[in-house]
Amino acid sequence: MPAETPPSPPPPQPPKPELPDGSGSVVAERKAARTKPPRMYQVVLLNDDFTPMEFVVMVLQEYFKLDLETSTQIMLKIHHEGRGVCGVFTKDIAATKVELVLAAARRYGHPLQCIMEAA
Ligand code: TYC
Repeated sequence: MPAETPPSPPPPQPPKPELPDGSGSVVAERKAARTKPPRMYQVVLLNDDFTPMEFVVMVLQEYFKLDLETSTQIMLKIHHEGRGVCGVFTKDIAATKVELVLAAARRYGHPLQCIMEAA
């Protein structure tokens, strides 16, 4: 039985082309980001004299996923200063939150106002 021949070594490669700096190395340059980050919008609740504080706290918990303490602080800030930021979102999400909050307020017969503005 003939002895097995060992696999032949790979053929020699041609030398790598020299770079202008003579190093023979390759530098990967980071490409500039092609897309800009989206514009952000803050959703703002406005104070009024009639919407119950508890309803505003519920809105902040339910639609902005804030905890009870944060919701209460923001509600009191609105009550004392006239307005308060509930969160900052992309345009579509901010618009949806405004619609949901206004629909809930109407459903319960409260005059609560909610707006969005460029952050
Ligand atoms: N000012 C309201 C009251 O005294 C409470 C309130 C807080 C209403 C925040 C709206 O966005 C608001 N019942």
